[in-house]
Amino acid sequence: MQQSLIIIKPSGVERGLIGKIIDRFQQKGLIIAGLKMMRLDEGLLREHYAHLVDKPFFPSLLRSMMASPVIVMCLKGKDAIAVIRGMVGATNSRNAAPGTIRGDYGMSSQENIIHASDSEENGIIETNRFFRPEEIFDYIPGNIGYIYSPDERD
Ligand code: IDP
Ligand code: MG
Repeated sequence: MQQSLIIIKPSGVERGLIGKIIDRFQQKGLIIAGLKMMRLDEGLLREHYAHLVDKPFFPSLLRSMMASPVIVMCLKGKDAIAVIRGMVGATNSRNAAPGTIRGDYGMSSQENIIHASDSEENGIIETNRFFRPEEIFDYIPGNIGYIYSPDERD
């Protein structure tokens, strides 16, 4: 199974969407392996958004991500990276398809509700960046046999 690091950003927290977003992932059949609230600081964000530090919007993005506490989650599932990116939608919420989280809840590129890892490798790197090892739980939910066939559970 793959793992993905999710952040419900201040735009999602402040707009009261925490429960709705978690519910979508649970209903889909993704396994919640870690979940907590935290405040992000500049050092962590400079690592997390290293690919964007030279962009003109980076100072604004930093302020936006530190505006309130966030929810971070580690979700696990087969092909979880692609499945979750599909559920999240395009970066600019105005271009995100209806039915996606950004498409249903957002109107902005910066204030786009949620982050999700974009590759299998980043799913691992980002989970380790935001969680201590003892905060990630390796368990098999009782309903696993109704989410996957036996040959899909790798
Ligand atoms: P992603 O979140 O869809 O993976 P990235 O390109 O990795 O998109 O950008 C990270 C975050 O930076 C976005 O989710 C968004 O909050 C912000 N961002 C990206 N492009 C822009 C922009 O053009 N203007 C303002 N904010 C942006
Ligand atoms: Mg990204």
